[in-house]
Amino acid sequence: MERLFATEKLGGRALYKLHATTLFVGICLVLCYRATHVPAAGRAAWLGMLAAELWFGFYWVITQSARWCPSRRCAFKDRLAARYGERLPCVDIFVCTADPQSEPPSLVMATVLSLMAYNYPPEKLNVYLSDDGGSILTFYALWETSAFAKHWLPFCRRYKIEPRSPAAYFAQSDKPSDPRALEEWSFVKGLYEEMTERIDSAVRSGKVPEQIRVNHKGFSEWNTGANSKDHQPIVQILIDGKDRDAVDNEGNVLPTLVYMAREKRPQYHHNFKAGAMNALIRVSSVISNSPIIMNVDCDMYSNNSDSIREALCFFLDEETGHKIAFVQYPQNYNNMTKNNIYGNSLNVINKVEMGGMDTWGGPLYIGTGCFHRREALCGRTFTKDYKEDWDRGIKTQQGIDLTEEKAKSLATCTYELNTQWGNEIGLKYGCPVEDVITGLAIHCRGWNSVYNDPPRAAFVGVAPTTMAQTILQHKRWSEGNFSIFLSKYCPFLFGHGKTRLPHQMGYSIYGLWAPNSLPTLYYVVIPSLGLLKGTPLFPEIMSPWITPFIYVSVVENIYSLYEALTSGDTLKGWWNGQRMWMVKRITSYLYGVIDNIRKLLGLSKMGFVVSPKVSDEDESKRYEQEIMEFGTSSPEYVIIATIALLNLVCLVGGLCRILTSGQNMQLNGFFLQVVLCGLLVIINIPIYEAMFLRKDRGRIPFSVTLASLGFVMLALFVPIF
Ligand SMILES: *[C@@H]1O[C@H](CO)[C@@H](O)[C@H](O)[C@H]1NC(C)=O
Ligand SMILES: CC(=O)N[C@H]1CO[C@H](CO)[C@@H](O)[C@@H]1O
Repeated sequence: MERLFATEKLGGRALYKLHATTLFVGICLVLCYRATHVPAAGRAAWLGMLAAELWFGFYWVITQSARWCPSRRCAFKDRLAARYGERLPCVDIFVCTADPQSEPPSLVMATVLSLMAYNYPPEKLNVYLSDDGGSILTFYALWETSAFAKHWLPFCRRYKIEPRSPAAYFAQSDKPSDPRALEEWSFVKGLYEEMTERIDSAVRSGKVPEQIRVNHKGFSEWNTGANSKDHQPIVQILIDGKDRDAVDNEGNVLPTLVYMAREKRPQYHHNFKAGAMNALIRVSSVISNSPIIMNVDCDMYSNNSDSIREALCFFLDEETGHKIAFVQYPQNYNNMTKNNIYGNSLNVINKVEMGGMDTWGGPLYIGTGCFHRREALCGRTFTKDYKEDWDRGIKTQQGIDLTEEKAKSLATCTYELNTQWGNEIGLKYGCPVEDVITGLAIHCRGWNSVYNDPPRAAFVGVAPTTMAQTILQHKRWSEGNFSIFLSKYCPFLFGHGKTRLPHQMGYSIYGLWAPNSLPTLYYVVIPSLGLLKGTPLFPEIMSPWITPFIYVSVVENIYSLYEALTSGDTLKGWWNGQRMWMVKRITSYLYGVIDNIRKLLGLSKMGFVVSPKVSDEDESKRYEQEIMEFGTSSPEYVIIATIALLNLVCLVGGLCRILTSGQNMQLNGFFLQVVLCGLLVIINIPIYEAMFLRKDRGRIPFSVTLASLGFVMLALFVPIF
């Protein structure tokens, strides 16, 4: 029988392996030199270099797992259509939102509409919105959406429009030329804009129009003064797809649409997004109970209405479909600037590393753009004889009120007490990257996952657009992944015997992001100080030992440039990425390490910060012009500014010392340190500009510059060597 999907191994592997082998030899030679040439003077600094290089070498080996033999998948929708027609399984779609201020409801609703408008039998589609803010504003927005959907869905179907998020569609599309089509286009656009305006003005005033409040039963849930931290469970089925009267304006069935705000009480821990997902799994089990669960972030709209069918090609494949627990799509962004100023494109992760992990058992679950097999998500262990019942799902309902009451009882604070929820069942609790640890557990129960990265992005979201947001996001990721590595879920221990070694290494690429901070910090400080103070830390220019140092750094950087260019970055984007690579390591990842140590010592508890998805006009303008945004004084910026200044001072001071000493010997001994320090100065040019030249509000505040000057002085006068 013809397969529903194909797996293709990437070419050029022999060349890659040759390249990697020579690099490995180079790294060994570097380490060998370090270990055998320890000088009498500056011994400690030298051993520190050895330690840093040992770490970099080790981490490089870890990253090879994702590059050794990557594969790519390709789904055949037409074969699926030929074999199954419309006899397809039911699908539940989960969207989580947390706060109407940082995640504007009108943005969330565009996402919800894009999901409701999937090219999929509507009676088999169920969309759930979890609102952890428990906000009447979000409920109101969803209520408006349920009405607008009656116009939007038939419009999408008739004109086969893409993408099906109205916000994205109307922003991108040109007016149709046909007058009849234009009339309808303008009508729907008008409806959409009016609705958005009503939602936005409700959010601005914080109030829902009284008229609507009194006329519709759902709003009465907020009559008791519910607030975001203290309220009863709320489940409202806004559109009941099994109800014959729930039709769009052409008489077609609509997908089911459900609003859920699980119960919140101050005395119960709510476990952040993982808690919301688990409540959704239970609530959906009494409303639709579909075998497939799709999960997407509230700011990621569907950019391809055929994605569900594509994902099903993997699950329904006769040969290997039964082994697949989830199908992960990459995280793509639509508001990237050309040169990727904050290094947020994730291109290399999306195009290289995830495909690399797919060979060994599957990509990580990254919390958005993912299709799950419900049974696997709910804790089932893979067995060969397990047969999925694709026809499962709730066909008839016992009345909407009864169903809502039953669903509410599953979304209470106490429901999970003394159960396996958050442990063996559903998403795991207690980790800031609940998605990754849950995916790991699924892999360890014997399942595979699949990475599908079609040429046209299936989901498109919003990337961080300021330095602060970027640092925060990476802090959460690095801290969370490192905490998994330090816990009993460490991929090497937990995965031992259950997944393959390269797969464990693949997980560790992210697990070990955070500890990269310390050797990086060492490498951007100590050789520069050594240059200033006259302590050589690399082989002389005439020594044969300099060859491996140059070979490793040049080849590794050329390769990373090649990877970036072939993944869709520009040359300047790569360069910006290198800067952000350093910045993230000395701030986000450092914080990730510190917070994990504090947690191990019992000094702090886990927190979860929702990254804001809005920024003011001034900031947006600078973002579009690719000017780095600082603005506030924060300790992270002091670190960044200190490192930049320190290297400038060391380069100038070091060069002066060498030139005035009049000995050729001097330059010979410090060649690599001059190069390293010089590169650090060049890459930090935008930081100097932000400190000394820029006048806009996004510059580095004077207080930060002053503090970093203080730290540089301190570093210069501490006798390190
Ligand atoms: C989204 O889909 C459109 C086609 O509708 C495509 O042109 C565009 O490139 C996609 N967006 C991304 C980010 O890939
Ligand atoms: C939230 C945000 O900043 N969105 C922006 C993403 O980028 C596009 C295009 O540059 C802007 O139009 C959005 O406002």
